[in-house]
Amino acid sequence: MTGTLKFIGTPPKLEPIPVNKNRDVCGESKPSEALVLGPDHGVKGGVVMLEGVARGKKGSGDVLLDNHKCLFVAHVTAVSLGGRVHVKNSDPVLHNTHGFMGKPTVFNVALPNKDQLIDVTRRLAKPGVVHVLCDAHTHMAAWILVHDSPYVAVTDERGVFRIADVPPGTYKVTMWHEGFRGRGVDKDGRPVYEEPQTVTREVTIAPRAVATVDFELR
Ligand SMILES: [Cu+2]
Repeated sequence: MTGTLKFIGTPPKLEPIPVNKNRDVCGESKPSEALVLGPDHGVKGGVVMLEGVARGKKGSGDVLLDNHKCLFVAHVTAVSLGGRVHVKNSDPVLHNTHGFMGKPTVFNVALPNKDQLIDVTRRLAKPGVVHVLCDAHTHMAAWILVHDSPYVAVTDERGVFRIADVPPGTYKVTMWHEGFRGRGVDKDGRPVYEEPQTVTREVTIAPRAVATVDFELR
């Protein structure tokens, strides 16, 4: 299954986010990554998930969430249950990587040293959306989507996704995007955006065929 996520309409201009500490290393501000568009308004960082696929291929690969130049790389990742997730610090400053599923904390790891690597796989034992913040830097945010099957993909810089080896059948397919309309800042000065957006469609995949599903974000 393949397809695209396109932005429709006039995209908002997102303000850069001020850096609150370690400006000598991190710089004065960082661009917002809440909405990242390619040349044809393809949207990077949307997550496409096939619902209710109980069997089929094995894991979707592992995730390395890197604290790199004071940004989370990648800003949006997806993993299937049981896939390994590591958090890394590539910077010479302390980052504290803190994952939330709704309000509850699912992991909280201090990374004072450059090239530190911590395995958080066992903290991600149920599917859901993990919002990742850095307790040290209010400009840093990322998302990890933990899906209940390997049939999940993140759109690339052109807004394209591909989910390989889907067994024939009719499925619900959901596109998730973090949400991009600014809602001010919280008490710590972190930018707040609207709630994530989701769109669910139905797709039928015939034997030996590739289905195309296109999504729009507006
Ligand atoms: Cu940080």
